[in-house]
Amino acid sequence: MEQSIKAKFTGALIGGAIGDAFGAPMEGNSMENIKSVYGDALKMISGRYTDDTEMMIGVAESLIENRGFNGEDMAAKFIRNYHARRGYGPGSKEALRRIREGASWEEASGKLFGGKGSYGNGAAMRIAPVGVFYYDDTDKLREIAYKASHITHSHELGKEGAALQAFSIALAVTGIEKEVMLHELKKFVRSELYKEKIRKIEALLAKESDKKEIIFELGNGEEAFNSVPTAIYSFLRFNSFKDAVVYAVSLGGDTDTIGAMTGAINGAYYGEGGVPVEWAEKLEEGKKGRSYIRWLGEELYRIKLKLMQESS
Ligand code: AR6
Ligand code: MG
Repeated sequence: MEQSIKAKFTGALIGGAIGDAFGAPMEGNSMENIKSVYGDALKMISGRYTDDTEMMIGVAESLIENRGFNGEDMAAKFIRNYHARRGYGPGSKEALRRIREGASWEEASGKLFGGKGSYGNGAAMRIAPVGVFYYDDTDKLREIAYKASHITHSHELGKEGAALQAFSIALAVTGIEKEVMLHELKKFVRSELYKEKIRKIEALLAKESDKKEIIFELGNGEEAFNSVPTAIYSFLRFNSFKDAVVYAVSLGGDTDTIGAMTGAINGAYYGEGGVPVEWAEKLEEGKKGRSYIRWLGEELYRIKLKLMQESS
């Protein structure tokens, strides 16, 4: 595994955190609102990340400590890192509350939304560490993405969205050509809803599409199926981290999460070197700030390398 892969691991994590912080101040605004208030040249206003990154940190910490997946521990990491002011989704908040009060990580999420479970994007927004750590093993990646999602999101569409986001990150780590990527994504997805979304991404990329059309066809909401495809589209359409993230956030809606997911795929593709320095410097520092997030990426890489050496 070459050295450049390490920059892709750290790029995915730092890139996700930056996309999250970049989009956070605009969360819940419409595309029109963002344009009239901030104009076209969006800037990083605050470096403060949200629940997306706080949970992504928990995923990384748990994978590192256990050299792989451990559901009970990952749930404990979510609970330990939890700060209500980071803005958690109601479903995730409730699942974590149940676990804190004694429910097992396997059962807590199943009771949400009338027993259907959540299909929110809260599992996909935090999945970057799974995407990089299992980038070379698609079956394992799917299995772990599903399990890591299940802690808070038991609905199939929530899990599939997280797996699709993780797989996009994995493909980005391998440096696959963008045209080939769509083909691989098509083969990967299982549910008809996501298959249809991938077909739409392809059709929208093939022509001049305006923002309204992207929002209508792909979505900008809190549901995994209305945001993961939008992040993938934003990545595929542009040739730089900056352009992709600015575009994704300019669509409005769930801007922090669509920003986080777009940032993670782009960071995995271009590596940490592709992340604008002025944005990276603005990302919050402190106990679990940018230096710590970079270190988590480095640790994931170090352990991955070791596991690969041990198994060869
Ligand atoms: N039926 C109806 N609506 C649903 C269902 C369902 N089965 N599942 C989800 N929703 P949630 P998250 C809707 O609460 O995914 C934060 O700001 C419902 O409106 O599980 O962890 C994050 O930063 C629900 O409230 O939260 C993300 O941006 C919403 O989807 C965002 O919230 C989100 O599902 C999602 O976080
Ligand atoms: Mg958030």
